[in-house]
Amino acid sequence: MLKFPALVSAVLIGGVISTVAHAETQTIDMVIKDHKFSPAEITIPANTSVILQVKNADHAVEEFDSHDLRREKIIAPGMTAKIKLDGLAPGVYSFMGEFHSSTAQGKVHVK
Ligand SMILES: [Cu+2]
Repeated sequence: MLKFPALVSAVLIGGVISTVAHAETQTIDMVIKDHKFSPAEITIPANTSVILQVKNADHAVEEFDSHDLRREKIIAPGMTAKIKLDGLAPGVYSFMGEFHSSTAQGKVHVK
């Protein structure tokens, strides 16, 4: 008699878990202005999918570049790039604007 309620519970819990996993995919907006990232530092949860949406508001081309994140993306003036960050382990990951690296610096904190 206990088998059927147990199965129903398992299905319900499975539904809740998949809903939560979907809700955790978030988009974070970032702007490049005056050769600086804003915000320059973000914090995201470990082991989740996050889309970093980076708009280049400068008149110069920039390259989002991160050896830590293994991402490189050229962003033309006025354009927005989507950079997907997937399942990162806790830590601090640096990124920079390859063409203006003296000012364009940032960090992704993963907790
Ligand atoms: Cu590089």
